Amino acid sequence: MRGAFITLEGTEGVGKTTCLEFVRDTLAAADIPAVVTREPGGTALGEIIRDWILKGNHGRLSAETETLLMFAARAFHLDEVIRPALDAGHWVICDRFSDATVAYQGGGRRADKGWIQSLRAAVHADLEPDLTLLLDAPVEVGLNRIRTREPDHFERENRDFFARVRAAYLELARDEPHRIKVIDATPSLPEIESRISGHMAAFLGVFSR
Ligand code: Z5A
Repeated sequence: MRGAFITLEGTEGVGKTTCLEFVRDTLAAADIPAVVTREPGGTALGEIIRDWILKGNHGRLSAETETLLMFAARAFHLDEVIRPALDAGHWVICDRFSDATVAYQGGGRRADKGWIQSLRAAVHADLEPDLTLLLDAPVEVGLNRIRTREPDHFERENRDFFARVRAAYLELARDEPHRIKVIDATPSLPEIESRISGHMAAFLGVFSR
């Protein structure tokens, strides 16, 4: 049986990376080791693309080019890391995946969402996440949490950009409520972890049967 594919999503600073550790620990406590990876990234090529995009020294980078770079990194990541791990029965936890492209390049940058979904189908029609934890908070909450660090290519965007990203994520969640679980990311970390635990327990009950 193939392993489960879990993704974490959300706008800047909502706590994905922090909560990913908690998801990994929850699985480990259930005796389920997991491969942890991220996008863009997760492979040598993906990390080069990530570094190049996030540094932001690229002059004019169109929404379409940004989208294609995300999917190029993703296609390689799927071939090299995600599919082999799942096929070997391992679980995979990925910090962002294709929902991020719909939200950032489709919502934030206003690239055509139909085109993005067609790329999604071309690259991984056979595989979607089994569970997506979408950490959601008002834009100001996330931006406030990361205000002391040097902003990258995306973090230099304005509030309206992140409001469109958030709206696109919430639209995806409305369309796919069984896969995408929205978690209010504004309370304290223990409270958020308790909500994640609830979703994980329900998911483990269904996926492991
Ligand atoms: N991107 C894209 O455009 N298209 C795509 O297809 C993909 C990605 C895949 C890199 O992603 C960028 O790539 C991303 C979108 C774009 N945009 N940017 N920038 P990333 O995931 O590596 O980068 P990120 O979203 O900026 O990560 P982040 O800012 O580190 O956010 P986070 O992982 O959600 O937050 P965190 O690091 O866990 O927490 C941030 C801080 O808040 C930290 O100090 C925590 O201790 C604190 N924190 C966390 N939770 C709480 C609570 N509950 N209360 C108080 N403080 C908290």
